[in-house]
Amino acid sequence: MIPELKKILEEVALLQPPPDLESLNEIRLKYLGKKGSVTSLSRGMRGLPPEMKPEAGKLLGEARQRLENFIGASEKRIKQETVQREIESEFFDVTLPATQPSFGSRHPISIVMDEIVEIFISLGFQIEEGPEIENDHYNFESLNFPPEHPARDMQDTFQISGLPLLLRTHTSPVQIRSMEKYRPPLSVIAPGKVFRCDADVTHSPMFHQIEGFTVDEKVTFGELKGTLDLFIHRLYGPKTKTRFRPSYFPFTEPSAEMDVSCATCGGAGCRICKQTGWLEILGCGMIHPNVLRAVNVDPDKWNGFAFGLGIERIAMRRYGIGDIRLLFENDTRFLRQF
Ligand code: FA5
Repeated sequence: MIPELKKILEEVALLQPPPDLESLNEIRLKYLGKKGSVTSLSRGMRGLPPEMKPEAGKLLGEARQRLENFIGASEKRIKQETVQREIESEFFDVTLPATQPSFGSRHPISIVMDEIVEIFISLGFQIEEGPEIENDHYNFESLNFPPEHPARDMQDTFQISGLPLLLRTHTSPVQIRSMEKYRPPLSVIAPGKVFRCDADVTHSPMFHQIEGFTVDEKVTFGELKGTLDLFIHRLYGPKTKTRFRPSYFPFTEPSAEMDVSCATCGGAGCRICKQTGWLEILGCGMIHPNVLRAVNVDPDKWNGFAFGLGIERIAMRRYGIGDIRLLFENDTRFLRQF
């Protein structure tokens, strides 16, 4: 054992500095690992005759000490060399332009929605909100849609399976909810999301409406037209043309739809206005007496007008957007333009 230890000491004295941590680890394992030569020899100490133990112990201690010194010094040197190499290889060009942080922008629907709300607030309307999940009573029945009436098919409804609930198809239920809360005279606008089973270039399954209504004594259809014309001229400028077409809604009588001249083609006809030169943006009318009765408001004393605007259509006309789906794809290249 003593000659073996002496041989190890000679080997250690001749060890070459290892180039990296991997080679250093190989040296560590060769001598000090579980199966390393120094480790095996120290296990063999127990079987040595007592007179040999002092010398063998001294040699063993020396071998271990030298190896630990060699390993410690090599490790320090290799780490320093690695850092030095990294410093020399990394190059920072301080003259390069910095990368621009990208900022988000407001969504065109939010921009238009806020603008419209502001116009109606300046006309004395108060804001109300209603739930997006409704029941048949608020979405249809109290708005004078009798059960099984074909008018229910006008708005293809998303029913919630297994529950007597639905996703509201319009913001008109907020008329009922507001009149249950406040007594007339009352002027309300109610912005929010609505849902219909409907999809093409001008129809989306989720879209935004703003409901507006006034209930007072002796309200006229002329006031409804005047309010909406004033609103459109503030929104699109005084030269914008509007037209009212007779229509049908169960909750208004008489009813109308209002179109505005198409801004994309200037009225000549294009894909957005389906070649008509006009874009339908809202439905409106005088509140049906049955709707007032449903909330215990006396229709012989009170009457009113109501309207429901489609926000996407208004934004499409404002920004010349040809396909409603662009508004919901969240492509930042598109959204950054607003
Ligand atoms: C209604 O929803 C009525 N509640 C409006 C109303 C309120 C009438 C008060 C009378 C009194 P209509 O289904 O026509 O009406 O929808 C109103 C507007 O929403 C339309 O003029 C259109 O601009 C928009 N709209 C309708 N369906 C969609 C859709 N799928 N995607 C985007 N916009 C739509």
